[in-house]
Amino acid sequence: MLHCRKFRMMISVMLALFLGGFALMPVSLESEEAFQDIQSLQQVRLSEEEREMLERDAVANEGDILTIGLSQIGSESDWRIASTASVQACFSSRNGYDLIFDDAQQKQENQLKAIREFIDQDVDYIILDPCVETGWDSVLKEAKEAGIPVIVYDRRVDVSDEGLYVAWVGSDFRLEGDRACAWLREFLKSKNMTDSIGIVDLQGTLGASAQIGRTEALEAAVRENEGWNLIAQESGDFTEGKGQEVMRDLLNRLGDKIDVVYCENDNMAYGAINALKEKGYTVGTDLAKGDKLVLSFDATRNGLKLTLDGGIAVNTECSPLYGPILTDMVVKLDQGQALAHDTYIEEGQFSALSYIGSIRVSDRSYPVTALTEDLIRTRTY
Ligand code: GYE
Repeated sequence: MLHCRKFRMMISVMLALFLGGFALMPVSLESEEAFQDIQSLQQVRLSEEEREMLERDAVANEGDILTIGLSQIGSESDWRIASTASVQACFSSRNGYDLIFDDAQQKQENQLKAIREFIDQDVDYIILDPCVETGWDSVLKEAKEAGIPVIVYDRRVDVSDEGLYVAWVGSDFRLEGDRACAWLREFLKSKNMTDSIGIVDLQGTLGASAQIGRTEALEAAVRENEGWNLIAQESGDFTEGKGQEVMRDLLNRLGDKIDVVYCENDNMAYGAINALKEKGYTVGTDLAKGDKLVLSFDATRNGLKLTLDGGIAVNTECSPLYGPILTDMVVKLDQGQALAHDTYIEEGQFSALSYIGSIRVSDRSYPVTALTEDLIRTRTY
């Protein structure tokens, strides 16, 4: 029986790899499920390294079916949709998982309810992307008392005892913000721009790690750079619609005082750019001519297209492809291996302006990749 399952997995991994690199998950040719798999394969492609990891895990995870309760924040952005596609495809039944997926519609109370249901259902592992940092102590204690390991990913939890979850993996959001601000400093220096600039901050969901880190970085840069004025900060909740609404309001109130729009994700950048165009402003890097300069985070395919077109001056990457990473963690835990408690993923930064090839943050140099069409074609989300 085990051999049979292992054989099926290997065949399906080979099939997935055969599908022109659109490999998220093993595919069996039988059914509706296979069709859905192919659809997800087309949404998210894996890197060579991720494919190897999946192939390894498919073979390693040959025991019983593992039940995973996964609490997702919502579907507020392209980043989040790609992240959901990645985890759903990797925790598939053909790979040995019974995934109970819950979409919390961006409400912490829904996440708390989902986790309590996972505990009642006695799942093997709970995986949580927490919408905000605080308020998790009690529910994580309940999971611990029930003996269910919790993996936290992407955003973080701020709890009294870090032993309440087995591991966290995600981005260094403060570093992302520092890199965006370091790029802006380099850009202004390269243009010999010493005039004061007015900056507005379109923040993500307040209290979310991605918002906290990116906002803190901007606030620190404003303190450190003479002439940088933070003239408004408002949350667009990481959505395009709210981003557009907030930007409209800021333009009505502050219009010509705004030089730089710091958008804490791509979807809010799309909304902000729409609002700027509606009001007749130009978007670009010629500040002397009145352009508004837009900075963004995520570097999704659409975000990168806008960056290549000059709508976004620099796009700092944040990867949503957690499926392969999380399955690898579950397999390791299930084999009794220890996991690092905190793991940061490596990320890049992209701009159409090729003359800033790198920036420095805390004495370390980080590359800024000059965008090309070819590079965007390799983007899977
Ligand atoms: O930047 C944004 C999403 O938590 C890193 O959430 C994630 C952020 C991402 O909605 O687009």
